[in-house]
Amino acid sequence: MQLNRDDLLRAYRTMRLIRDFEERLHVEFATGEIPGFVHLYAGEEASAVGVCMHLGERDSIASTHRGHGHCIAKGCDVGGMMKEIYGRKDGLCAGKGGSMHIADLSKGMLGANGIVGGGPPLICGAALTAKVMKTGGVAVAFLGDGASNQGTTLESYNLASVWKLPAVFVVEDNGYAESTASGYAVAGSQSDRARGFGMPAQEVDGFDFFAVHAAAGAAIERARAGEGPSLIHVRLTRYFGHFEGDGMTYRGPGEVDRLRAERDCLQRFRARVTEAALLEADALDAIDRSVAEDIERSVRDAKEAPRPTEADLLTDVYVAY
Ligand SMILES: Cc1ncc(C[n+]2csc(CCOP(=O)(O)OP(=O)(O)O)c2C)c(N)n1
Ligand SMILES: [Mg+2]
Repeated sequence: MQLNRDDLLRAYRTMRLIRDFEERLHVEFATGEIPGFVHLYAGEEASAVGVCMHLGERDSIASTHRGHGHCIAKGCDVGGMMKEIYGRKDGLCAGKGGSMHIADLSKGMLGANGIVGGGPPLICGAALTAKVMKTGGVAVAFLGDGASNQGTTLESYNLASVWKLPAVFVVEDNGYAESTASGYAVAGSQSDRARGFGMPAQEVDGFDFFAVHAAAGAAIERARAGEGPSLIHVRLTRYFGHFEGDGMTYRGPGEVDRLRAERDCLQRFRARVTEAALLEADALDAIDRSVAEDIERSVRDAKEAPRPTEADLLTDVYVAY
């Protein structure tokens, strides 16, 4: 897929939206007003956006506990997400899910997930539905390096391959599962694991939006053409702790600062498109300002929004089909 000017602006805006959403949550969480756990995606934006730029309404994604970026990239309403994270009644899931369980089925966003390795089986179901119903849809699971060691993930690779499903597994390898380094805990290679199940795999630099976008385009096109599943191993980093409140004592001195300064996906995107005269710095600055206003508004609205009441306790407990 060739990226035109509008696509590039959209890609930058979405990555900027995710970054500002997460940076602001980092500040707001420290005030104690946000209930529950929050895992931030800042640093990993090029992955969610590079993949989801290829997806439309008939396509589904399954996310992780670090799910805000995937939600935004798949088109979830940012105001509704902020309210959800604040536990408010008109949040995306009526304030009952919070950060780790945001879902919007109308957008094909099957949910963030507190179960590590919970997403891959879900997308086998979504991909099987797309295949049987002949919708042309593709299902994508985002999963972490830690989740890549779960039995559910390996069973899903097998099932997707055996059933030749229109599925893509995106392993977001940020180098750590909580505080355990993937260099210590992951045997072999992510790509070889996929090949062991008869799936093609590609490793990409997750700091480079264009690299992710190209790899995801090929994998999604392959799935859409009925040629079966594949895997993308995206190497990237997270800027904040595993969860908000994590002291990150397991990371090397200056590790995050160095990555932020030298490899940041937004800075790289900006440098690439301005040097190639594809976009002007002014246009990107205007996006920065407009996103800052959107985030400001979403936080203000979330803080002012009503909380669920006692009468809401027993609604949405079961789904009626
Ligand atoms: C089945 C299951 N086991 C353990 C946990 C606890 N846990 C939450 S996040 C996490 C690490 C996940 O690491 P990774 O998949 O690399 O994702 P990342 O946090 O790096 O994005 C663990 C072990 C869980 N939530 N679910
Ligand atoms: Mg990880």
